[in-house]
Amino acid sequence: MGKGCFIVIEGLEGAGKSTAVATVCDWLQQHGVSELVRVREPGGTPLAEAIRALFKRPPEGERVAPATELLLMYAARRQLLEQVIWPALERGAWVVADRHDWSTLAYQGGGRGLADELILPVRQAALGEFRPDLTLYLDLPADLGLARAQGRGQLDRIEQEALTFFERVRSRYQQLAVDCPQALTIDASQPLASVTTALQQALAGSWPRLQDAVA
Ligand code: Z5A
Repeated sequence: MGKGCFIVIEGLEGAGKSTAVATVCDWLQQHGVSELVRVREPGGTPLAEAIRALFKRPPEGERVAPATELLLMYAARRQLLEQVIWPALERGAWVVADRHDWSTLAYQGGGRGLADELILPVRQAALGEFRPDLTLYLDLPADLGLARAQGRGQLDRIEQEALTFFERVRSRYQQLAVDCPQALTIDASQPLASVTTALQQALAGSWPRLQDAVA
């Protein structure tokens, strides 16, 4: 897709994804990337942000079915791809995303327990063969991520799930990272300064391959 490069940050809540997006963007700018687009999922267009709001705060008293979560996430993702990500890549911009496809595989697949037989056709319809050029997976124990998220105040609908839910999410993430040659795992339980250094090293190591991808 296009001439730009697509980098995704993935991980549990509290892994430090927002901080990592800033670190990655700073590094890319210092290495001559002139147009950077930051996105977050779900969200990033008015429609996708409306889906995000519904997903996080559904109408009072209505339980969101796991399959509905799946469909909402891929609807928001497709809209973001069509409106923002694909046009940006087409004009040669680099796109850095806070969450993408693995979040659905990990949360709705691993966490909610939806079967691949349900997920993969929806994924195929929404994404086709489109995949990130680089995924940086921030790995940390679920209880540490939750403790960090709790430190920020009120928990959202997903953050109120049991610890075992997040352990299943982490386990699926770890498997995805092992299976994907375009992914690197960063130990996000380290102090912030060490995570930042690890991210910069990961980018430096991937830089020749990413430049080949856009050449
Ligand atoms: N979701 C889904 O189920 N399926 C999908 O397909 C998609 C999403 C795309 C999005 O919520 C929710 O949607 C999410 C998954 C679900 N649900 N949950 N839970 P969000 O975007 O609002 O939340 P988030 O993605 O989980 O972001 P977050 O909680 O803000 O996590 P973060 O960005 O990784 O963390 P942070 O804000 O950078 O850091 C959190 C705190 O930890 C903050 O105070 C930091 O200063 C601190 N921190 C970060 N790193 C460190 C280190 N290394 N040491 C110490 N303290 C640290």
